[in-house]
Amino acid sequence: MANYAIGDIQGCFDELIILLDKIKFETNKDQLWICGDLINRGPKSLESLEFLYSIRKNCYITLGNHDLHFLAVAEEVIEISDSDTFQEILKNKNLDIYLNWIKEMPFHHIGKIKNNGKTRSYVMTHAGIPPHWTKENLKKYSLELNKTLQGPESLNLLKNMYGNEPNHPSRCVTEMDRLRLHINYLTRMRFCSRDGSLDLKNKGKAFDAPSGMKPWFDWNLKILKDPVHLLFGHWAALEGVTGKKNITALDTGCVWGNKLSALRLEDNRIFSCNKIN
Ligand SMILES: [Mn+2]
Repeated sequence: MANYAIGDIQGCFDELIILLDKIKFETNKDQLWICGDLINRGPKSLESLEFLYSIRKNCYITLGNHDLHFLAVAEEVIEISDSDTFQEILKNKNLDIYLNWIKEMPFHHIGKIKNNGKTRSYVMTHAGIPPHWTKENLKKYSLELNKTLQGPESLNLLKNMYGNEPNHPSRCVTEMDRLRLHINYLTRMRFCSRDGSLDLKNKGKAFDAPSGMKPWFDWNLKILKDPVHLLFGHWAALEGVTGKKNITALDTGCVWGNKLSALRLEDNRIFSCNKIN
């Protein structure tokens, strides 16, 4: 039995299958931790989603910004854009099944793994965890987003989640402002300031931080008060490098021509498959 953490798949179905073949993935013993952005931008979004649904019992999946955007388009609260590549899912007979499945996905996953003989706690989100959030904050806010996504305010949330402002809790006026900021923290964050103010425009490399900003994982994170290992994706420009032993960037940019990677949590071994189409 092994646990593998996998970064942004984004419709790179062929590479996913090759990667699972490389790790000799078996549904009767292995578990995948997938950090979100299952679909979009890549060539085979429908195949990726169909396959992941078929092995859903073997997957912990956290929601990514592309998965949320897909929900918004499918629920017709926003127009599809030219760069979106999930048209086939929208026409699929199982669309409702997939929509309900995606809406049930959490914004974070926490689990314990025996790594090199020691039991360690792992926390996975799509983009990261802001410096000022404790583990309790994460659990509370993540659950609140899920409940909203599954409740009567679902369409309202999907419609109002777009936008870079407000970028800090002190600038939130409405309830929806706060929920948008939390979605931005968990699914879009890269650079932020010490107090958790977001800069969502900059998508560059970690050393290209705007003034007063750092990659979120370079701050003194409250969630690291207790020993945990953080897993996240979303930031392909990092090329898997954070410079921290206990924080792993899983997105190695397959959809951008690089590779899809899996980290075996039991022994930190990395498996990869280069982009093929
Ligand atoms: Mn993303």
